[in-house]
Amino acid sequence: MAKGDPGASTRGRRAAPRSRKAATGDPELVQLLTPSGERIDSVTGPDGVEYRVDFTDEEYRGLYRDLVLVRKLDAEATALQRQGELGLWASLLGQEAAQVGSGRALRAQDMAFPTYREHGVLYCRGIDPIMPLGLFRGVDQGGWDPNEFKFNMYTIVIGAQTLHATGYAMGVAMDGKTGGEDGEAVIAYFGDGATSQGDVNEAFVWASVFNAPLVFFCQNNQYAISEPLERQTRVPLYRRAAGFGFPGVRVDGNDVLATYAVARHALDNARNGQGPSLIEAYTYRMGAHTTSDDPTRYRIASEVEAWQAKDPIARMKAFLEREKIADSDFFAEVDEQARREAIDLRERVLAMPNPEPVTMFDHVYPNGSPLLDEQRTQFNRYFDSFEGSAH
Ligand SMILES: Cc1ncc(C[n+]2csc(CCOP(=O)(O)OP(=O)(O)O)c2C)c(N)n1
Ligand SMILES: [Mg+2]
Repeated sequence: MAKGDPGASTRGRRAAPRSRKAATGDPELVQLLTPSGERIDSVTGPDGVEYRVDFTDEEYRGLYRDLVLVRKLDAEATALQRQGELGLWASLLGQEAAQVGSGRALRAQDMAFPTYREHGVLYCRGIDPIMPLGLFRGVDQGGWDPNEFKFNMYTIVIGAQTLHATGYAMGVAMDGKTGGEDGEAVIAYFGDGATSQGDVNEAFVWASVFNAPLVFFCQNNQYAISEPLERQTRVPLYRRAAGFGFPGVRVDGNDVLATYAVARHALDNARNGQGPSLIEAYTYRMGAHTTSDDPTRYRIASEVEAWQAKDPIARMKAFLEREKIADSDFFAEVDEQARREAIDLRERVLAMPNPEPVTMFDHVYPNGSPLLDEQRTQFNRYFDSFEGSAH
């Protein structure tokens, strides 16, 4: 998407589409774009807030481009893993709208704390998409600077990053960086399974009582590896927020417009000093949990097909076509860009140098430590013992 402040622009706006209520028939779900690509002008969420977006045509096209690019790069990463070039890959397939919508809703000064699946948010933060591939290839620890890009390192320990985000957000508030339009907000990503972790519930408590400027963004993709949602909760996840004392809302996570609107509202509330909130982005993991997983062992094909009909990219394309915001030349050009970027990604992955094994000690602490120095010496001795052998 073009740089700037999407959604807040007044340039070249389209006539507002018809207003609708509860198009999904689900009063709990905020939706602004139906699966068939029909726009809903505004919708009132379960939190009583009226949500809407007001993008220019260029911005709509930009969102579509983001969705297609992140899907293509993700597919390329999956293929690279299948060909033995990555050790593992956690695909975002199906979750592109949840990630692009929330990623584009972030303002430059906002800080994000991801899990291991937020390649779409990473892309929106302006980080080279090659970065997580180095991590999953095992040649680096994730090479981006969290402070420069305002996007923390990937976190594999389920839910841990919600505590990191809470502490960071409390620090933002203590530094006096909230309370106005240019205030800072923090967003923490996690999954439906993570909501059962102690860490996440502790983060909810701390963020609430310290009024931290934090958005808890749960991508409910219906599974925690093989465990379905009904093994995590008996109530809709967003409603848990009430018990912790902050607002919660469920958004159609396959709708990039609604996700943007809901995330932007929650982030702006946080930056304005109104404390935390929980967003449950209701979506579906279309692929495997990771490339080590076989989802056919625990879910049926008809369920996947039902979600296929709610695809986030297909509905955006249908909308752009219906409203004549984009033509076939545009779609072909986006596909061509995605193809080129995927090839570039592949070539750069194959060219990644293998690090010397001993470099794994280099970035544990900024200035090293005596214990680490000892381990490095031991490791070198062990490694040298193979010299001349076939290993
Ligand atoms: C503390 C901890 N426990 C268990 C695991 C193993 N594990 C990796 S992913 C995962 C499921 C996470 O599910 P969810 O939070 O829904 O996120 P998703 O992968 O669906 O995006 C588990 C249990 C882990 N990484 N960390
Ligand atoms: Mg999940």
